[in-house]
Amino acid sequence: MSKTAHWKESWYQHRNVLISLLEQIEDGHLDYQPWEDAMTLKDLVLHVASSNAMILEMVKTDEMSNPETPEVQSMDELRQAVRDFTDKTAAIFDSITDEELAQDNQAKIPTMQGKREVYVQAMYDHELHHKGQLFVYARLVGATDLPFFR
Ligand code: NI
Repeated sequence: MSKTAHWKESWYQHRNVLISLLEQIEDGHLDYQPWEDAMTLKDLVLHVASSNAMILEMVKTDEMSNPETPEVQSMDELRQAVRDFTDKTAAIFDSITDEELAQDNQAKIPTMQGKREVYVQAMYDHELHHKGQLFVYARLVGATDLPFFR
């Protein structure tokens, strides 16, 4: 298995957990925030789903952009948005070669400097970072039947 395929598989496991977690959250909590100024549940989900596609694109571009996110009015729409971003992210993975991962990147952020593979590590870490937060959000809005972490 190529390195890229291995990363994709491993990321997919976590993304599928996120999708399962969202199945456990009922409508009525899209704007939930555990404290004032916190990201709302909806914004946190859209943030992780959209920015991971964006971070992965940095393997090709080195550019960090502000990803566009759709308006969602229900949990079903939120789940659909996550599925769409998941497909988009998977397609980007399929376009990345192991040769690209081994090249030096041009990252401006010091902690992202190194090989292009660092971007993949960063998107993976970002997924886990926010997925953990969403487990807490899910409990706080009443979900009790949570999936395994991986
Ligand atoms: Ni983030």
